[in-house]
Amino acid sequence: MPSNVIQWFPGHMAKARRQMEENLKKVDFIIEIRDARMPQSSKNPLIDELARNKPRLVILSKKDKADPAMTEAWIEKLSNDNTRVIAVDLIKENFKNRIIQESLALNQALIEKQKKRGIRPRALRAMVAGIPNVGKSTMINSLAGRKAAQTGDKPGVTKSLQWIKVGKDLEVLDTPGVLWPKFESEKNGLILAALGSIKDDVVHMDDLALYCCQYLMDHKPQALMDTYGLETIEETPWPTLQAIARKRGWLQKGDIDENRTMRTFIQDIRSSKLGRITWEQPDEDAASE
Ligand SMILES: Nc1nc2c(ncn2[C@@H]2O[C@H](COP(=O)(O)OP(=O)(O)OP(=O)(O)O)[C@@H](O)[C@H]2O)c(=O)[nH]1
Ligand SMILES: [Mg+2]
Repeated sequence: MPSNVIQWFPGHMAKARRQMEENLKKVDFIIEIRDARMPQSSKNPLIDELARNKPRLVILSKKDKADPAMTEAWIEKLSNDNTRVIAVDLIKENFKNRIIQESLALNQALIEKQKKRGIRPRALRAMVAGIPNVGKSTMINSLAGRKAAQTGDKPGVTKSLQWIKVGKDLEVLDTPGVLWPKFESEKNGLILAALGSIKDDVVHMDDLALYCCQYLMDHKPQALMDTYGLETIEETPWPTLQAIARKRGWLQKGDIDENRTMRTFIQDIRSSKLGRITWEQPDEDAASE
């Protein structure tokens, strides 16, 4: 969707917040989806604020597009006593049982408490939350085994709560909490836009292309060289992009076509033409947590 994401903010934020607060009262824990390519930028600040004491299962979605070693490092970094983290390809993987197992492990204390009181543990209840386009509906539909979650959420349409049974041990709220990403630094905004999570016209293609090119020069120079047949990497991003444009023939009357170069480079990034890349390093982001 991201086309109507911008209009959402901040008008519908208060509503989304109230709705989330209401839903949180009804669940034991929260399933927070983040994009494995940008686990920091795709996090949602409201979840931290509102769900402080709830156990959390973090799903790093689109694992098929992220760097596997980096995904491992992110899992390590984000996991703690109250938070379990798994990475999933929501489209190709059969993840239902993994989610059930993780949910049981995460809520062990609650289950034990019920047992001690002589209550037969009831199904655990969770809500799914995350920023737009991260894979919430894909996950809910797959857990439900049918089209349960609506695609193209319409904020403001209040419906009665529906629970989706996921085996005998888990129930998931059928409407996901769609919330705005953390947007506090320029870098976060650039990464979200480069990966298509916020509308293109709030940022300049040039900024996106230059930022991404610099990141690749720093962290994945070989991917740049292999993808575009470069023999060397230049000192700064613009000459590197110019070299790519010459190799690819992104030219106009013999000169480099700047617009086309920026646009096509970003398209290549979105379509994972440069391979599996994670755009944030867990260690470098430690300070901004
Ligand atoms: N490659 C890949 N694509 C995925 C994965 N999960 C979701 N997608 C794709 O990402 C896009 C967004 O997925 P949705 O499930 O609609 O995301 P959402 O969070 O419900 O989005 P909103 O309803 O806009 O908030 C779709 O094109 C999905 O096919 C994944 O694990 N891997
Ligand atoms: Mg959706």
